[in-house]
Amino acid sequence: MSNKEQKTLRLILGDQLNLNHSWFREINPNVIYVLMEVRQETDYVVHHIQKVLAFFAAMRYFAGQLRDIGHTIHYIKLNSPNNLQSFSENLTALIEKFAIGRFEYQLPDEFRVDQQLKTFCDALKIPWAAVDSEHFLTGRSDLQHHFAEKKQYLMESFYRMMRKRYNILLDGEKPVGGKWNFDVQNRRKYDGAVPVPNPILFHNEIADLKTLLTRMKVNSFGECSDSLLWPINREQSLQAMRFFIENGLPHFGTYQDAMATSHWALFHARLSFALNTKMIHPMEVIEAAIHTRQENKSEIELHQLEGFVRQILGWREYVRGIYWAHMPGYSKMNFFNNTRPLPHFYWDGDTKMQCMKYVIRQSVKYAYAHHIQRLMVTGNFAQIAGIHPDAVDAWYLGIYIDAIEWVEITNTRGMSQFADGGLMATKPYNSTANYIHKMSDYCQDCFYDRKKKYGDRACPFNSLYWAFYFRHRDKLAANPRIGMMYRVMDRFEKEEFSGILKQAEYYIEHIEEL
Ligand code: FAD
Ligand code: DLZ
Ligand code: SF4
Repeated sequence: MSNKEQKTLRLILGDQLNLNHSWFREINPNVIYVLMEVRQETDYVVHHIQKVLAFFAAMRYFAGQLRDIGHTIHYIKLNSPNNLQSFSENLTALIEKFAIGRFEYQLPDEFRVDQQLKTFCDALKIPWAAVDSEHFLTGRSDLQHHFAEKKQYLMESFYRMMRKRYNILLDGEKPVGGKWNFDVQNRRKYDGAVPVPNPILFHNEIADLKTLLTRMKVNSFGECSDSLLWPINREQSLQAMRFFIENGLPHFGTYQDAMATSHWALFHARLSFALNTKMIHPMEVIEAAIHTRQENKSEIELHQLEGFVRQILGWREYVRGIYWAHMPGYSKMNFFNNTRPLPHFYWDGDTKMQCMKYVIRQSVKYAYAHHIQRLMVTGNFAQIAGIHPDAVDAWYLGIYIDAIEWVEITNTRGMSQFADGGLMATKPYNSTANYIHKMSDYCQDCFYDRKKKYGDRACPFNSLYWAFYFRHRDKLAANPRIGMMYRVMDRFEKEEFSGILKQAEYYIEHIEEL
């Protein structure tokens, strides 16, 4: 066969739905694009049903769009007769079937898949290439170079570098408004003063896909109607982005740490699925937000905008850099040597702790919780209760619509569990009921008493918090950001402190009944 006739096979993964990728600029009948629904991806963790449906629906839509433009698409459905249910095995079969002369893929975001495709390519007898996914604002190793030999990777330093690199919210060399960070203005409880927009919900028909998952016995959990509310294509993603900029952004910063029983999404963007599947680009979101403020300065204050830009330009790229700098070792880190299994109520919210019940039930219903709910409620509890980080990771990786390992594991194991010993966070993120009460209305109708540390109906967060610091004194006391807390601990009356420790012990023994 001459070179001219040789066909190229290009793999598109489920989180590589980037219509603007340079691959798609030219239509070439000798290039076959393949997307595949495979058991290796539905089964590597137990996913929320909405997550599997959203990925499949978005992949199918994307394949249809490429086909309409004129590209040659080979789509393998989960129940296709020739589906071998693994990326490598399906690729091997396709290379043979279509007499492929060259194979190409976009660099995956997950270490697991990256290794798999490298191994696959090493054994290939035809030429191959791995190309950039053209989505992120940093290369895989940029963060590692930025921090060089440093022991701790401070997000703030990385974020300032990114602001300068992309000339975002700068006035010459200086930050617009004179400050890099407006966090102090961004910590309000939601008091009902500003109306919260009704979240934009899409109505994507997924009844057939649901039937497919049932027929194929894909193990999943969570609720789902026949209509999926998450965006499954670029148009819907852009619609969601515009909706957020108009309705959420004006109050985003102020209430970004707030939690409220009346509003599951508050002023958050709910753009993480659209971003992580690459249906929209992080820079187009940042630019759209900045542009809207420029046009309408009075409505969107600088601190609202900066708070949002920081999430995407800062946090998102930062956690990805940590991931590539520290995988695969990161997935084994367990600084506190935790061993306990995850309590059953993480799967159904069947607990008397109102905050946990609310956040978990919301997650089961929508496959979504916003950042502070993930960090300071479910993550907080897991950390102070000493749950094994593997179990915590598996839960976060399964339950959220946006959960892909590069962004899930860094946030979970690093930020929320401190299992990396402080590489990301300068101190463990945890709290007593005080913080939860300060930032939410969860404690109001709770079975437990937020003010009590021990005794009848004492809030479990209080005793578990102090028992956590007591247990890990050798690991934490030298941390300058925690030292103060140990001085407070040492001022407790002996009897009171022993009551707290006994309470914590009791709660741990009866964790499933909390
Ligand atoms: P908004 O609050 O509106 O923020 C806007 C965007 O900023 C998000 O869409 C997201 O792309 C980005 N962003 C914000 N915070 C972070 C962060 N800490 N890390 C990376 N990007 C961020 N995010 C995921 O995308 N996937 C995950 O699996 C995931 N797991 C998490 C687990 C834990 C324990 C914690 C504490 C956080 C996790 N996050 C994860 C980060 C964050 O909670 C979500 O990105 C956010 O809640 C998504 O909702 P949103 O689009 O409404 O975000
Ligand atoms: C999350 C997910 C699921 C559930 N299923 C598939 C799939 O069947 N095929 C696929 O290509 N991608 C899927 N994904 C997303 C992948 O897990 C993701 O693309 C890889 O982990 C690389 O980050
Ligand atoms: Fe949560 Fe404790 Fe408040 Fe109840 S009292 S909602 S358990 S923090």
